[in-house]
This record gives sequence, structure tokens and C-alpha cells, in this order.
Amino acid sequence: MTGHLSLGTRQFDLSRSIVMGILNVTPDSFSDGGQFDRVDQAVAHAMRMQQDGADIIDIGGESTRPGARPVSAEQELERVIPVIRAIRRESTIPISIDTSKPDVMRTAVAAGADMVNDVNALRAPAALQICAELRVAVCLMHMQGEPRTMQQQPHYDDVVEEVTDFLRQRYQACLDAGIDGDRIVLDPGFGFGKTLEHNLQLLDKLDAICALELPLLVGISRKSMLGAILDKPVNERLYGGIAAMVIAHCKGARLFRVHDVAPSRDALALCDALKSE
Ligand code: PT1
Repeated sequence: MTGHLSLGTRQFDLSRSIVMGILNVTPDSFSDGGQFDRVDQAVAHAMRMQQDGADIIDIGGESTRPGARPVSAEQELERVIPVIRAIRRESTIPISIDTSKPDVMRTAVAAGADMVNDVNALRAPAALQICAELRVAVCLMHMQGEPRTMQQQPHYDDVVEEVTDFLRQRYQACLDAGIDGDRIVLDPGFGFGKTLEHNLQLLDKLDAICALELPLLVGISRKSMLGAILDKPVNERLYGGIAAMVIAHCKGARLFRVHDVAPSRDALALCDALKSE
């Protein structure tokens, strides 16, 4: 993969992999304590991930895990905005906001976010237009259904073809809305309305999506597809997740959304050292 990604005022050269460190600010992700403690803890974790080699911090205030229930825009804003502001005071590291809600996109970007990471691929009314106006980078992810029910009966005739077609269409919709092509990232959405078999087919055929010649992001870290293969709980999926990430890199992915930044950075350093692709 050659080319680059424009993020804020920065240009990322895609010959070096990009690590997006996950910062969940959902209540279940943090131990109790007041809002102030939580903001402090979140900032400390973000700074740790930056030190470990993260290129982007991805902040999310609504869980999109299978079975998760939606939260209101007010709730989401209350969780993410203080954290974005606080990280901005400490660091210039690019921030992405993991949201599907136009109000949250707008407010998060005003608070300092540089990228919108949307598991709904900007399908909410006005989301495309807002991202075009804000001139932010966007990540368009494929999902079948919605988080609460998406794992009930995922169905595809050809998962690779359907995901690729969807991403191609959403990419075109972005261009039509006036979003710059060099600010668009695609993501097949591992675990989002997909059986284990669907996830494995996508991983195996990731090169088909890379044929669109756009930067590809994958998020596999700690997910249940690893749990199903390894038969291990969420805190014992690191090595399997690293293997999946290296496979994805070999097939052309260049951005990786991970919990464990330091080991991921090491694994990707090896991948990046092979300049043959
Ligand atoms: C992702 C992603 C995301 N994943 C992008 N954003 C989550 N761009 C949140 C499981 O099966 O892959 N790409 N934002 C987290 N969502 C899930 C989904 C977490 C499935 C866990 C599972 O365990």
C-alpha cells in the first residue's frame, strides 16, 4: 500500500503502519469514581498509549459490542467531550471520535478531534455533510444490522463481495458529499453482524477490499472471533490478536485499532520492515 492519509494538518505515509489506541469512556470500561477521576484516568491511559507508539487515540462513549444498547447524544457528549479537551491540553496526538451521531461528531471536532470513526459509515442523516464541512478524516465501517441485535442471524450470500460493495458505495457517497479522497479510511467491521466463518472469510480475503486502493483499518483486538478460536476469555487474547493483525497486514491493511499498543507496535515494526509490498 502506497499513498498517504491526511489527518488534521498531518500527513501519514502509509508505508508505515498506523496504530489507533482504543480509549473507551463507557462506564463499564472504568472502575467507579467520580467524573473527575475518570477523566484523569482516561488522559493517563491515552498518554501511556502515545508513549507506547500509538499514532491516533480513538475515543468512544457508546459501546458497539454485540448486545450493547444505544445511549443518548447527551450521555455520549458528557462522557467524551471532557476527555477530548483534557487530552488536547496535554498532547497534539491525533484524536478520532468513535461515534455515529452527527451532534457528537460536530462537538467532538470542535473540542479537538481530527477524525470521525463511524461504525455506521456516516449513514445518519447529515453525517456526510457535517464531515465534509468539518474537513475531518473519516473511517467508514461495514456493519450488518445494529449492535443490539447484529449477532442474532447474520446472513450473506457472499460476505467479501457484499462488504466490498458496501464500502465502495460509502466511499463514493463521501466523495459526492465533498470529503477529500485522501481523508477516507475503510474498515470491514470484524464482529459487526458476522459469524466466525464470515469474519474468517473476510480476514482471508482482505486483499479483495484492499484492491479498492484505499487505506484499510482493522479492529480485531480482544474480539469474540479470537475467543471462539482460542477458547480463551477476553484478557487472554493478545497473542491470537497479534497473529490476526499480522495476517491482515500481509493482506494489505495499514491501520490497526488495538487495546495493546506496545506489543502491536513491535509486531507491526516487523511487518513494516518488509518493504516488498
Ligand atoms: C472496529 C471497531 C470500532 N470495533 C472501527 N471502530 C469496536 N473502525 C468499536 C466481539 O465480537 O472494528 N472498527 N469501534 C468494538 N466493537 C466490537 C464488536 C467489540 C465485536 C467486540 C466484538 O467481541
